[in-house]
Amino acid sequence: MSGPNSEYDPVEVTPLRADEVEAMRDAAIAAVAEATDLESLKRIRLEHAGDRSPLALANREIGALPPQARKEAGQRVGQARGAVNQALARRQAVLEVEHEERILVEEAVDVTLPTDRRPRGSRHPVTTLSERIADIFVSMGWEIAEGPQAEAEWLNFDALNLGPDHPARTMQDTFWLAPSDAGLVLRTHTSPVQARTMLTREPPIYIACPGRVYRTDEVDATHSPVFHQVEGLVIDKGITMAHLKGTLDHLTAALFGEGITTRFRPSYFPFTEPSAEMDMVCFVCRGVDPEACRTCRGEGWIELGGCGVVNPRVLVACGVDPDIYTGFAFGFGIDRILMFRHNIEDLRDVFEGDVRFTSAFGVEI
Ligand code: FA5
Repeated sequence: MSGPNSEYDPVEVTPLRADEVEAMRDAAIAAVAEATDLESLKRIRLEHAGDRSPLALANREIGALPPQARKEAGQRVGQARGAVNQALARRQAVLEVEHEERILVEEAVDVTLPTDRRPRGSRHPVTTLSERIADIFVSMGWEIAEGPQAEAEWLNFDALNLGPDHPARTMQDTFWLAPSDAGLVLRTHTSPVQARTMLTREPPIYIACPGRVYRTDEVDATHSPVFHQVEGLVIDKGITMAHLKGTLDHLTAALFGEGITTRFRPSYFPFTEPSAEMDMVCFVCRGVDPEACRTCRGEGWIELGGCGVVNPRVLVACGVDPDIYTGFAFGFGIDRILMFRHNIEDLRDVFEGDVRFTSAFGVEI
């Protein structure tokens, strides 16, 4: 028979001796204090607080002790492990802050440094073409005039010999601005700038007015409800249709190259008399074998817009004496000119705002 179990003394189980537990705790806390970054702290955590750390192994020994010894040993190991965990948490917090600060310094981006990686934008070709057209007139000594896009009905129509009952008033489908009795429209053409100029200035007048205009036209390959026109107006003594023809010949040569023939076709506009549609010979096929030409589509000619000698009724309405002065005017679609110059088949491409379209034109200054 074996004798009675002797009293268990935890001092006899080496890993549970107070000095051993303290040594493990102190070694762990010292290692934690040594950790220089989060990576090394992770390693130290595994070594001193992980499942196979000395304190975890000591903890496992507790279960093997007789019940009366477990409490004290358990407290001792538990306190040591708690102290190590606290040291780990404190060091972790400090190292995380250091880490954040280091990242802010190391990964700082100097947003003021110059870079060539940003894709360059480009100006819209309608804008650059409008400016180019304006330059052509400025080089002839003309001035550039502007008017509002929300225009008085009277200036858009009545002053231009388009009275309320004039059948041609419906030629241009109009956006009327509310309230309905305000007498305001989105200008349907740039011609009201003519009237504004004559009403505010004495002749001689030589002006070009590029600008945006609006009509309730359905969108299709050649029409848009918002488009651009350039208006020209000359009022001076002795101005004739010949001056108009010479001016437009110069404009087409400057835009499309020398040797472009132009022609007038009889037309009707209430504000000019006589009136004409101005065509220029197709600058691609030059009228030779037009059947195969994609630009003029077999016509041999390209229509640029309307023109004529300013109707004396318009001169009178705008305070200019028709016995002293005569003048000519014209109005061309800038978007259509752009289409011809660059073989753009669909006007919608011009207005859809796709940068792949505008960037093809590059930056024109
Ligand atoms: C006029 O607007 C007259 N004010 C032009 C004028 C001025 C004649 C001075 C005589 C004297 P018309 O409605 O034809 O005319 O328009 C002129 C040009 O604008 C057309 O030739 C065409 O190039 C362009 N245009 C007209 N409607 C549209 C549209 N919906 N989308 C794009 N371009 C258009």
